[in-house]
Amino acid sequence: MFINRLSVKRHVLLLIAIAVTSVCAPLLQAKESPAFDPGLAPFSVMVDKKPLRASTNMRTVMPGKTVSIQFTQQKLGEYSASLGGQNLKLSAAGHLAWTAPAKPGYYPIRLVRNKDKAQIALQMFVLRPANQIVNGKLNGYQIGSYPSALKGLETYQPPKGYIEVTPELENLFVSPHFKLGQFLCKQQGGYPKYLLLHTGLLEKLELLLRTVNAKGIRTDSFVVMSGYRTPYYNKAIGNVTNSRHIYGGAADIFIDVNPVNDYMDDINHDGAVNIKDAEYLYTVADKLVSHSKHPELMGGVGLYDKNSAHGPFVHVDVRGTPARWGHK
Ligand SMILES: [Ca+2]
Ligand SMILES: [Ca+2]
Repeated sequence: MFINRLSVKRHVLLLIAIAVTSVCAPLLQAKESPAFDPGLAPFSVMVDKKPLRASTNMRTVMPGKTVSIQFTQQKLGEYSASLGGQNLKLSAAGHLAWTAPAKPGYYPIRLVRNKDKAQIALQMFVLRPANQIVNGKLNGYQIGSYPSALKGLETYQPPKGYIEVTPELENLFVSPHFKLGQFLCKQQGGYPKYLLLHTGLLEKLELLLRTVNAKGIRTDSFVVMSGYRTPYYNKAIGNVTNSRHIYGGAADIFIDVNPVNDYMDDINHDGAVNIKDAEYLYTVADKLVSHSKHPELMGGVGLYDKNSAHGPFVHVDVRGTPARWGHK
């Protein structure tokens, strides 16, 4: 009798446990972050013969220059394009030649597949020409002066123009997981501010982000500790003259999700935050691109330990040739 009573009690407890679990399970699941969304382009478009790989992309153009936008594998009427809500006319072959206006700024071009409204955002910036720099300042913003091109290399040519950044544009996504403001120079100065941002750097950061998420590190972005640096600022912090940062092609990054404290996370799960966490990220970045698969994303990877000013971090850039430093 006693055993039977105990058995009934156990059954009741079990039923309560099942009921509690089934009620709470959705709540527990809701607390977990949703799966990583890589934000890949839903259809194929070329801009100046280069593919838009993501659902959100950035391109720059000098005033008055024409950009060629080509929908590939398209049937008549399958796609449409607009700028700030106004339709842009496509040719029968799905081509659009967009001539940049004289006024520098942000021009939101949207490319749409009509049947399901799938969209690609083309964040177009008309640059403010570098020839408007007076005494090292562009529209009041301190730029400094660029060194003559290293060994005459194309990737080290002084820039022809700059992206103009207003406070509203700082939060604008320029790729699926990175905002324009993340790459601004850390120097003092009011708006408008100016920066350079290499589209290849955004592609490389997105590729790195997809790769770390595939390895089980769940993060929706990197902290960009240092992105663009004006030559003025670069000189002030005593960096090398030809730093990739002054060309908008480099980012010093770390992962800061758990906890969010403006410091690298324990991404290798050894209970400490130190150089080993940056080493983990370095190793992933080191193997990220090969010349056969991503020639345009080739570049440097550097490892940095913490000091009194910052935590451990990794430098990545798209200089066009491989370079490695900091890792023993
Ligand atoms: Ca952290
Ligand atoms: Ca660690």
